[in-house]
Amino acid sequence: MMSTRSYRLIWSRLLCHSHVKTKLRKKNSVLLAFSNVRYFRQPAAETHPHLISVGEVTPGLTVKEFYNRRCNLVRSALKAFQGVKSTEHHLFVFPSATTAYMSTDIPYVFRQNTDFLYLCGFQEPDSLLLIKAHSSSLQTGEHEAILFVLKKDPEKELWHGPVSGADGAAVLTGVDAAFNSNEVEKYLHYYIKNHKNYVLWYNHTQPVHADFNNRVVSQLMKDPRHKYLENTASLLHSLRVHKSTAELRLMQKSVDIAAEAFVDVMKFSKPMINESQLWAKMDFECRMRGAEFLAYPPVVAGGNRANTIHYITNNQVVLDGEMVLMDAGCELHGYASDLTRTWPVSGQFTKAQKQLYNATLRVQEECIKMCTKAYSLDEIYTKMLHLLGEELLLLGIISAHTPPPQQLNILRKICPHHVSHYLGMDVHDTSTISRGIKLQPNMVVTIEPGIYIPADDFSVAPEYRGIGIRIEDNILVSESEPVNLSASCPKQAEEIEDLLSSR
Ligand SMILES: [Mn+2]
Repeated sequence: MMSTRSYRLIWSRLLCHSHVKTKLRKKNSVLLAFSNVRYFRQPAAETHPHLISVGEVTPGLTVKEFYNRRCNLVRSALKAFQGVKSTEHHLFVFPSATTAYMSTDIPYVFRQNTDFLYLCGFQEPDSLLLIKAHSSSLQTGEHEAILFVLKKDPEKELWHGPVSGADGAAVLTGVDAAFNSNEVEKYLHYYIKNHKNYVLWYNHTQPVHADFNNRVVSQLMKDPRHKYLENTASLLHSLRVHKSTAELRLMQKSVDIAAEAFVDVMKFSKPMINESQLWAKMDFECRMRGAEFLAYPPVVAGGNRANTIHYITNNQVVLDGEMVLMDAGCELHGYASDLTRTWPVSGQFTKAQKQLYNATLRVQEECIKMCTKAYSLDEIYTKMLHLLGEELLLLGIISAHTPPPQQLNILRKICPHHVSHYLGMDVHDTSTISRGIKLQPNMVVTIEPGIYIPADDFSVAPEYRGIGIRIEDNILVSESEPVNLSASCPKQAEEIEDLLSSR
C-alpha cells in the first residue's frame, strides 16, 4: 500500500513535470489535454501512479529495458548475417494485434501481440513497429525504432476513449519516432527507394495483422531489393525465453497472485458447488489482487471430467466425495502464471484418491529437482514416464507381467501430455524453442505430471476409476538449484486437508 504522503509526493513531482510539458505544449503543441494530465490508452505514470512509476513504459518495465530488448534483437540478427555480402541494412517489421469482434460493435478483450509488446510496450491495436539497423551495429545493437499508431480522432475517442496518437506514443514508449499509421506505406516506399539491398525480418508464416500484411508488408515482400526474407518468430523466442530480472519480478508476482487465489478457491469449494462458481471465484480473486485477467480459460473439472485434459466447459456440479482439478493462472502486466491443483471438495481424500495423489506428487517433486542446466524438458518428460511407471506398478494399475513396450503405451494413455512447457508472456511461451535443448538459467518452465484414469477403464481396479489428477508448479531455472515460484501454493495432501478443514 502507498501512504497518502507518497501519493502527494508523486503528484507534486508530476505537477512540476506537467508544468514543463505545458510550456512545451504551447511551444511545439507536443502534448494536449483538457486538463493538466494527458490520458493515453494504457496506464502511464501521469495517469496511473498507483500502477506505474516515472520512467516505466509498462508496470515494472522501464524505457531502458525495452531499448535493451531491441538492441539484443539487432545483435542476434546481425550475428546471423555476419560475413554475408551486401546485407548491410536490416529492416524489422512487427505489427501489433488488431481488435477482434464477437459480434457487431462488441469487441473481445484486447490482447496485444506478444512480440510487439515485448519490443515496445505499446498497448494499442493496429500499430506497427519498424526497427532499422545497419551491420555496423553488431556490437552495440544500435538501431532506430519507429512506431506507426492510430491517428487521434475526437469522434472515435468520444466512444472508445483516448488513443495516444503519434506524439503520445513516442512519449510513452521512448521510441525514436512515431507517426500516424496511414503514413506507413509512404515511409516504406521511401525506405526501399533508398536501400539497394536489405534484409527484411518479418513473421510472414503467421501474420498477426491481416490488413498490414496484405496492404503493406506483402508489397515489401515482392520488392526485389530485399535480399533475404527472414522469419522473426524463432529469433524473438530465443530472446524471450531468457527472462530479465525485471521480468522475473513480474513473473513471481503473477505466480503469487494465482497461488493466493488458489487458496481462496480451495477454501470456497464444497460438495455440490458448481464448477462455474469456482471459475468465477478464481477470476475474482486474481483481479482483486491486480491481475488484468485470467491467462487462459481455466480447467475446472470435478470427478471424471478431470480426465478430459482441456475440459473448459466448467458447468457441472462437483459431488461430495469427488475431487476437483483446477488448472488456472493469471496475466499480470503481460506475464502469465499457470498452476494446477487437485483437491477433494469434501475436505478429505479417500484412500484411493490419496494413493494416486501422492504418487503424482512424488513424481512431480522428482521432476522439479531436474529443472537444472543438466537436463532438457524432453529428458524430464522421459524421467516422468519412468517414475510414473514405478508408482503405477506398485499400485497394481500396471501389471509387472506387461512387457515394457506395452507398459509405455499404457503410461502414455495415463498421462497423455508432456510434463512441461516454457512459461512467460505467453502461457505456452516461446513455442518454437525445442524442448530438446538443455535448460538454461533464467528460463521459467512448468512441471505438471498427471494421472488420468477414466471411469470406463475396466483394466483398472474400480476404486481408481474416474480419478484425474494433475499438480503443476512454475519453476525458475537458476545457476544452481531450481526455484519453485509457486511453492507458497499448498500441495502436500495433509496441507490441503488442513486448509480445507479450516473452512
Ligand atoms: Mn501448463
